[in-house]
Amino acid sequence: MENIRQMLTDKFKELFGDPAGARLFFAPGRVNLIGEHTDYNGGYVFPAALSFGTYALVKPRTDGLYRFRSLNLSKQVDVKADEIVYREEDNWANYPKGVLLQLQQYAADQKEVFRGADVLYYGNIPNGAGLSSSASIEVVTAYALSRIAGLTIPVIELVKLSQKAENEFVGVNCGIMDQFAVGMGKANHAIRLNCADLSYEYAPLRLAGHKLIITNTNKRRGLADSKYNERRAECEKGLEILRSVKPDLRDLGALSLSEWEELREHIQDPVIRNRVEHVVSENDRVLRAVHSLEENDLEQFGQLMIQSHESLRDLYEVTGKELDALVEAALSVPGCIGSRMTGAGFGGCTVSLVREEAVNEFQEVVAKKYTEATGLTPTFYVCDIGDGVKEITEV
Ligand code: NG1
Ligand code: MG
Repeated sequence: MENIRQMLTDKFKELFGDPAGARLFFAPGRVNLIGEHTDYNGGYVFPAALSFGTYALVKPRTDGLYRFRSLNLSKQVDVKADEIVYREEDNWANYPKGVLLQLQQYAADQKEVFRGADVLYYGNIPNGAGLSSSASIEVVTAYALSRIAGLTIPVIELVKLSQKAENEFVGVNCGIMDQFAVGMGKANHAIRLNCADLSYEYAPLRLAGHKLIITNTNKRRGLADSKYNERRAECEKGLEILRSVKPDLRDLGALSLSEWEELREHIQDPVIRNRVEHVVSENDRVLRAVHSLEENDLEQFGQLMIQSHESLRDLYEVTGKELDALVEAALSVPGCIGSRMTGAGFGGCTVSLVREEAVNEFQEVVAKKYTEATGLTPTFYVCDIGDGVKEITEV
């Protein structure tokens, strides 16, 4: 930590001059334990905040100029508060730009508080790996820029406007899960979130003798964003068909398994039927998984993770050969009791539940088998579950 503050301060000095008066903020990445592609269907998710994420060292200016720099990403962008437009070539800086625009719309009657800032980021979340590097940068920006402008906008509102920035400015039609977990996370807890109304509960992660291990396929997602929007459209199609028989149906996430059993015959297209089947069954698995954690039944939790992956592979078709090979290798280790893809899929990471004494063996065996199957080398992160967005004030 001290190291990161030092690194940021040194670079800040070089890029912007005197760092005196700059404040340090942090937002984590997130891992979703179960409940995939349910958020935008008004269903349940069960994510947790990671201990790594995005740091932002921020110093206020008075001339309305926002300067965005990163220690680990090369694009540098300067923008006036009242001249924000999306530009492809601005790359990652479109996230903070979009958030700044949303903040100003949110606080439209206080335009004068947006007086500019020098912002230097450092992130240690692998990009495009399904660990929410984008939500992390959005939420840290929303928090930091609101706080230095003297606005005490509640975190939940920052979460919503960050999602809006990603939807409307960047153009990824994502659900609310990532920004919510990154904003509202709590150390050693996962969040059972109902995406329909944003009601939530913290669930203590009592993993008695087990570790959560994230493994990166190191296959970048590539076309993920367009496929993501395609899946959303398929779900909307399914919803539309079901509404012709059940007009008051709010969301796919509102369907119970038994209701679905009675309605499924109405969807003729097998692809659309499979997509809906995934959403409804995944939603049910989230609630069962939360329950098994409460009962300290980790074996059951692990089984549900495995079923979740199978459903994402066979019904929702978002896994691909790398994620499947990784899960297969993980489950070949006797000490691994559950494993699944996490995030949007198509590449990125898996999350596995592994007995503590098997953590080393897990990494050796999985690396070997995964490389044999794909030619790629995986990266492992034994996770700690940390807090949501915050200002780091200790010296
Ligand atoms: P990732 O791929 O982890 O960013 C995406 C969406 C989530 C959710 C999951 C699938 C973004 C920013 N987030 O997560 O809202 O829909 O896929 O469960 O695209
Ligand atoms: Mg993302």
